[in-house]
Amino acid sequence: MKTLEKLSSAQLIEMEDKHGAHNYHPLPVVLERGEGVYVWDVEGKKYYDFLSAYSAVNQGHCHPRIVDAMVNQARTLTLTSRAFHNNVLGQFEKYVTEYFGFDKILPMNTGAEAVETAIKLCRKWAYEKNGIPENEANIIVCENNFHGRTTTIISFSNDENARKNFGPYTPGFIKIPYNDIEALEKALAEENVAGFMVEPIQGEAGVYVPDDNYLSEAKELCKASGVLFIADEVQTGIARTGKLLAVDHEEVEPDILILGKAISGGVYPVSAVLANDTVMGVIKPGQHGSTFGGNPVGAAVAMAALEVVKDENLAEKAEELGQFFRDEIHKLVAKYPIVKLVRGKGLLNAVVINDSEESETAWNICLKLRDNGLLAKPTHGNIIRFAPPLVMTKDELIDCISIIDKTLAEF
Ligand code: IF1
Repeated sequence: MKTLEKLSSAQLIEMEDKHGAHNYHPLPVVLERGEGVYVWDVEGKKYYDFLSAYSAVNQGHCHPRIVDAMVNQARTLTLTSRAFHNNVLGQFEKYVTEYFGFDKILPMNTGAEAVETAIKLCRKWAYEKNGIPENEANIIVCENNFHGRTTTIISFSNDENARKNFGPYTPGFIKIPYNDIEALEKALAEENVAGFMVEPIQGEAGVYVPDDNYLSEAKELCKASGVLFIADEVQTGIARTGKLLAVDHEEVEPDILILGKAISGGVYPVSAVLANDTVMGVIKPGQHGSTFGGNPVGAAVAMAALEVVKDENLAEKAEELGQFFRDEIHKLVAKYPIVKLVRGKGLLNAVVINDSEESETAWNICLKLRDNGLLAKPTHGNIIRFAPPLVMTKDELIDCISIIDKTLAEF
């Protein structure tokens, strides 16, 4: 393999700028190694990772069991396509459906692909099982949603940055305010509603945790209206919020469950849609798929990643450490006027900075956090998301909180 040159951060940033599309604005830090809750930049400086690749690395960077699963499978059989069977897919499908309690799984690769799969599944079920006239299905979604970047998904986004000049847009979506049961009730009365797709906590919007019972009441309303309840747990799933799934806090069973990111521990792209036979049965051979969907390497990685979640009690850890984190950050809210509030569930938290969305303050705080050895990045404007890997120890978390404290003191 072409050996990597030993280049400086500046050289590498310049190389990306010259040769790569400018579709991101990363924090100026160039990482070259990760282990557990730590990452190192090319100059050898060590950081706590407080973003976890947007909750894909819940199990910590380069978890040995997950990497071993990948390497072993990669040396044996990487990809057969679905034109043939292989010895891993069925065992993966059995393991994951029993793990989450559904009849069937449809494996894909990225979160957006799984969301697209859920949309297609919901529509097809509505036409073939629920009497909605073909091409008339509506799916209810929430304002300020984030479900991915494909053309259909951004069609129902209200983030101008994510959708402007990518039209024409896909029809068939009804937008309602998040965390508003009356708005959902009203929308369910509209005609040809097939499903309601929702993030149990709105991540990108700024870690908005809905009122208690919002999800359970929404599920009940959908059930009463014969509408599918679709939970997008790409970011909130896999123990991140203190339960295996965020919907577990209210014991809600989605009709369609969407998983991604940490289902593979951030080692390999794996996503999936889970549903029971009454819904998944509408997909017949040749009607949906993907070259890499359910491939042996992804399947082996995902099984190891899910085992780690159970064996290392990551949901319980996220619950306990998350509560401790919010309690400690609450003290900083009282201490520093620059911080307005902290909110979240488990180890998916965010701090709202006391400045306008347009201000650079949150960004500048993240630059200082970087200098002090902790990596985080603002989401919308003045909100900083704090989401460390769930394998963090309490002592490491205490160290991170003192870095946040020290940094805020400089503002
Ligand atoms: C970016 C954050 C954004 C997601 C939910 C589906 C997907 C995501 C709830 C699509 C992806 C990622 C995408 C990444 C930044 C990150 C993110 F909220 F997690 F921070 F953008 F909102 N459903 N979220 O959060 O999954 O196709 O990316 O595998 O696009 O910048 P994907």
